[in-house]
Parts: sequence; structure tokens; C-alpha cells
Amino acid sequence: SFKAGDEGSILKKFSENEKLCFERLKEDALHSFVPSYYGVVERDGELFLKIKDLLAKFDLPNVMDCKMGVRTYLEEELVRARVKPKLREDLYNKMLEVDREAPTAEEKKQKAVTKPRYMQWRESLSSTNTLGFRIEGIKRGETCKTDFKKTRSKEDVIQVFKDFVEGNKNITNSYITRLEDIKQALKASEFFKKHEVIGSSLLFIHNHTERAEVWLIDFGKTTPLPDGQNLDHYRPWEEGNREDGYLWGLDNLLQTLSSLARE
Ligand code: 4IP
Ligand code: ADP
Ligand code: MN
Repeated sequence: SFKAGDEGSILKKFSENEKLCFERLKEDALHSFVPSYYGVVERDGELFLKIKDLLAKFDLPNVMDCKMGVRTYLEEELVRARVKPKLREDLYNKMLEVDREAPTAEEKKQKAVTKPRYMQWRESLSSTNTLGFRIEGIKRGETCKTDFKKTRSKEDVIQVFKDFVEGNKNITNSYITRLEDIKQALKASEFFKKHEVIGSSLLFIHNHTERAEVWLIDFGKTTPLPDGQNLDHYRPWEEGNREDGYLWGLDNLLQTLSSLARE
């Protein structure tokens, strides 16, 4: 769903929702932690969002994608699956690949699961439910690793971060500082107050020069609340309250990096 853009930009497959988020974020306290947005462009008859390539100024970057929050699907997806369950064979197969025993007897018979069922299973297998974030993938040089679906415990997460920074304390501390700045910006942000932030990631980038940055990316499922409604991003999620646990997850992420810095 991506294309290389020109002069240090990338093109992401258009979504109206994500476009609106990028536009609102331009004016927001979070703007310096979100990649610059250059508008909608058309290539070969398809629409894309043109976004700054965060890796462009890095020589040999190492990259980690952490998906934030205690929940990774929208409440409306849950409602839809209840009213009109859509059975997904592809998600059933992805489930089997990780754990032959994960599907219930009924699911095995149907050879399919609903999307919320799949997403909830992914959340409980990983650290999403217990820590409010999970590691989605890591790129080091030419190698991409995405087999973190069962990385759940604090100890395992710390180990993955340790390998990612190769035990480098300067990089770890730069990441902590950047995350603390992000936390302050989130608390000051009008956008953050008024949006349910689902499936969004923090992108960690560093290299051998010890340059280290963290950016907020992926607003495809970040949705505005009804007028006058706010989230605090800490409270546990209950269906209907639309909480996402983003700040709770960020605190846990900061704790994880802090224990690594103290080791
Ligand atoms: C994927 O599961 C991710 O959760 C995707 O989110 C999600 O897309 C996919 O839903 C789901 O199958 P795995 O990571 O286990 O492969 P992301 O795009 O953030 O990676 P949505 O559309 O929910 O963002 P489907 O419905 O596209 O399959
Ligand atoms: P999707 O909605 O398909 O999940 P994301 O926005 O999460 O797309 O991006 C997927 C991956 O692409 C990220 O994990 C990251 O590695 C890379 N990526 C996304 N945005 C940028 C960017 N602005 N600059 C560089 N890499 C990016
Ligand atoms: Mn994503």
C-alpha cells in the first residue's frame, strides 16, 4: 500500500480518515512529532497521501514499529460483527499459522473467524492487553523481523528492545527523552483529547551515529469523538467509553526503556 515518493517523501494509499487526521494535526501541539504531510496526489489513477519519509536523513537506519493502545479495532467493528458477522477465512488461516489450537471447535468447523475475534486474540497473545502496546516489527539493515506475535511479557519486550539498540545506553536514553517529550505534547494536544487513537504506532529510528528519533504514525483508524466528548487515554476500556489506553501504554513503554537504561 506504499509507493516511493520523490525527494524524501513516501506515498501511502489514500484514506479519507487519515487525510483528515493529518490536516488537523498540522495545527496541533503534536505537529512536530508527526511526519510532515504534503497533501493528496494521484499516481496511475490512484490516490495517495504524500508524507515525509522519516528514514531519508538516516544512513543505515534501524527501525521498530510499536502499535500503541490496549485495543486495536474500532468499537463499530465490534458492533458490525455482532449485527452482521462476516466470517473471514484469511484471518482464520493467520490464526492457525501461529497456533493450531487457537480456534474453537465451531471456528474449526467454519474454517473462519470474525475480525474482532482475530484482533482480540492477537491482543491477548501479545502485550497489547497487558502493557498497552506491542512490537509489530523491526528492520535492521536489509532484514525485517515481524515474528513478535507472542511477545507478551515485560521481560520479553525488554529483551527485544535490548537487541534492537544493541545494549546502547545513549540510544536508550535518547529514546526515553523523546518519549517524554511526546508524552508532554500528547497531554497538551487538542487533537489527542478529541480522538480515539486506534492502531497507531510509534516509529523508533536510530543508527550507528546514535541519532535516535520517535514519531507518531498511522492514523488510518484514529477517529474523532462526538462533539464535546473527551478521552483521558488511561481509563480501562469498556465497550461504549471508546478509551484506547494510549497513555497507559506509553507509561509502560517508558518503564520498559527505563529498566533497560538501569541494567
Ligand atoms: C492485521 O492483522 C492488522 O491488524 C491490520 O492493522 C488490520 O488492518 C488487518 O485487518 C489485520 O488483519 P495482522 O497484523 O495480524 O496481520 P494495520 O494496518 O495497522 O497493520 P486494519 O484495516 O484494521 O488497519 P484487515 O481487515 O485489513 O485484514
Ligand atoms: P499501515 O496503515 O499499512 O499499517 P503504516 O502507516 O503503519 O501503514 O506504515 C507501515 C510501515 O511503513 C511502518 O511500520 C513504517 O515502517 C513505514 N512508514 C510509515 N510511515 C512512514 C514514514 N513517514 N517514513 C518512513 N517510513 C514510514
Ligand atoms: Mn500500521
